[in-house]
Amino acid sequence: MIKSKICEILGIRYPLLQGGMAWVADASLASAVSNAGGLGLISSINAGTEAVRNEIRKCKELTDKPFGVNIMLQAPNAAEVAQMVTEEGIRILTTGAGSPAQYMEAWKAAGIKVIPVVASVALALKMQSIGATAVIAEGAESGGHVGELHTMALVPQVVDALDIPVIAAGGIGDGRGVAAAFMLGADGVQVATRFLAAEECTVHQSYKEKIIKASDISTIVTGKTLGHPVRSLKTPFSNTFAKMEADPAVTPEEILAFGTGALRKAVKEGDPNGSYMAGECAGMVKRIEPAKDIVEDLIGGAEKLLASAPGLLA
Ligand code: TUI
Repeated sequence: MIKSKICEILGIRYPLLQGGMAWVADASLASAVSNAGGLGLISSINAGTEAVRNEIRKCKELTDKPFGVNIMLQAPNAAEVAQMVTEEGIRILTTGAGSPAQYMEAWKAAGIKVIPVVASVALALKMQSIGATAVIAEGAESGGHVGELHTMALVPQVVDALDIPVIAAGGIGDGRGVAAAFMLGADGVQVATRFLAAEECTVHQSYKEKIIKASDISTIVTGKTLGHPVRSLKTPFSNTFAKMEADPAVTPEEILAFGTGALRKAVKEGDPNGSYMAGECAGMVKRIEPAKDIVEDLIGGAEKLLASAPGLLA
């Protein structure tokens, strides 16, 4: 069985974290992943801080296993959520889209294990120096907000620079990706896109259908000109967004206004004009299935591959 330091540190069976997908990662998905032996995460980007508090309370009812909260640091309510999670007794946090430095002291004092998402060695080193428990090195194959480097090059460089455990993310959609992450030196993996097709994932049915229909070339990164690159499925929305970015007559304010609320519209309403954030491995997602089956396929697939690896040696 695959075991690593991260299992002991977080009190989980498998070294597998579920990505804290904005608007998506709620108590239903997080508890299903935690019950299956991974670490479920609840997103702080939802219908406000009190809604997130409710999801945390629901999740406590649905699982007795560890789960965490993801704090998107650029969210307008980030400071509020940062405080609320201490009130709710959350033990594990992941953070994204920035540096959580300003909150670390309070979180550490509350005994919270903090696992920031990093997209570079420099930020990874800074996170280690301010007391992160581990980092998630997230390559640009990921869905949503992305950095510059990709998983294959990012993970080993972060592993070499740090003494704390590194969790690999970005482009991991089946057991092959999980096994590869361990070969890159990671202590665990974070998977998100595959869980969009979990039965317990509450996204609109048409979001799930779009993920299942996706091919290898179905995603696009937009938002670079705004300093906030985002990977999502190619849709009329993302095509228009890309065209607006390429048109010098369109202002950044107009583009931002066009994008506002687009993720919520996709997740909650299945609106064809919404933003369907997804990673490059959307093309590998073939069916809707229980989160438990996804976890077992990811971990079981990796175990088989790792057990047969000596056969590669002459
Ligand atoms: O945060 C994510 N992925 C996300 S957040 C999100 S919410 C959203 N909603 C509407 C429009 C756009 C986004 C969707 N997906 N992943 C974690 C992540 N963090 N990826 C990359 C980074 C990152 C990048 C640069 C972290 C830190 C960083 O450093 C900047 C700094 O401040 O030093």
